[in-house]
Amino acid sequence: MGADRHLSLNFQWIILGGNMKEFIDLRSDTVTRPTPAMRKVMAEAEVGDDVFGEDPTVNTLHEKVARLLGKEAALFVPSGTMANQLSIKSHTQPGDEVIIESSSHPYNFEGGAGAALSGIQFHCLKGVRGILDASQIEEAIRPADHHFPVTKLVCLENTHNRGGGTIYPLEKMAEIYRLAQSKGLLVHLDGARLWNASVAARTKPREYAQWADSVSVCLSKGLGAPIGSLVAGTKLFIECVHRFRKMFGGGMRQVGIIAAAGIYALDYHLERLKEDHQNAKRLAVGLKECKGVSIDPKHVETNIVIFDIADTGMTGSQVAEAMKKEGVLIHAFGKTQIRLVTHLDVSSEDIERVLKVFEKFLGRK
Ligand code: TLP
Repeated sequence: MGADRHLSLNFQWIILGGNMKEFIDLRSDTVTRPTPAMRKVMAEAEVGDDVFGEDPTVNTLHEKVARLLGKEAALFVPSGTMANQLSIKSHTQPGDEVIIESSSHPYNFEGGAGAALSGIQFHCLKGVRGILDASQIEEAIRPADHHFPVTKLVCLENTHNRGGGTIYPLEKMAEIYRLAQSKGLLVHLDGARLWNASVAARTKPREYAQWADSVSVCLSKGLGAPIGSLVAGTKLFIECVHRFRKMFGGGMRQVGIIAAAGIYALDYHLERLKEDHQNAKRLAVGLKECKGVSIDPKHVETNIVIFDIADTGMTGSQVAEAMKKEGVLIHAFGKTQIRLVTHLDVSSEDIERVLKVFEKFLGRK
């Protein structure tokens, strides 16, 4: 694994001003490249036509992920967005209302798909770093009156991306699920980074998944596979998702080539997520010492670091531009917020280098 990592392209070469420059890319954990060992299993994967259900590697991945999540069945889909949207489509009817946290991924970053593809409306609730309370949800459920939309589904996100990689506490998920069941609602979990939550909280993925009717998980984020997500749930639900996957154009053919990367990632890249979490924590602790940075390292629970730089007098994009000149890619959002995401292709030495660049640019407190 160590040697394998050394061989991998753990930095990006990007042409900048005519020069090849080595970048440390902290914009997202989606930027990882498949390692040589992963490419080898991809090249050697047994394949078949998955639209006929005949790709043995995809079928193995389905079984593996269903087992990990403690669900009856799972289905491979191209992206986390499609996994979430197929779940929403399968659980709802047009006009239904879906309760969701206001900074969640399905509501903000999926191109308005909930409205466009399922005809639902979102009912947004503000969480604490993305985490909702059962009591907030209870209040938001519409009364049974023909004036109101029908509340059908609750969507949760674990870890919560815009919340700063926050882990949904298991008891909170349990409480929300019990409430949903008592009110006849369904629960979908956007678990794009459920693996991170699981490793950081030493809680099995299925322990989280038991508190949701459907779960989407991604292989292409922290786990380092190039493509792919899965939806898991009951057999009946997955049959419905399968039909809509065809309708949405997500049926793929000899896709075992990609599924093999996912199987490899689950076998070899899961436990190492704790290195990403340590790196994120180190970043937060170092950044706290930089002038104008507002961050509480104890809020950094997994691989996402979000901080505010309003007191530097600069905007996030100005800081991002300056960091890029020093070979560090970061993601600015809002006017004064910055997100850094640690991953497989960023080492602890890279993190020290990034901190030096921030210190040089912003100065120490
Ligand atoms: N998130 C991406 C961007 O879209 C913002 C990122 O860089 O973090 N759920 C969650 C919680 C996500 O963070 C993402 C991707 C998705 C779903 C969508 O996954 P993809 O990109 O595979 O459609």
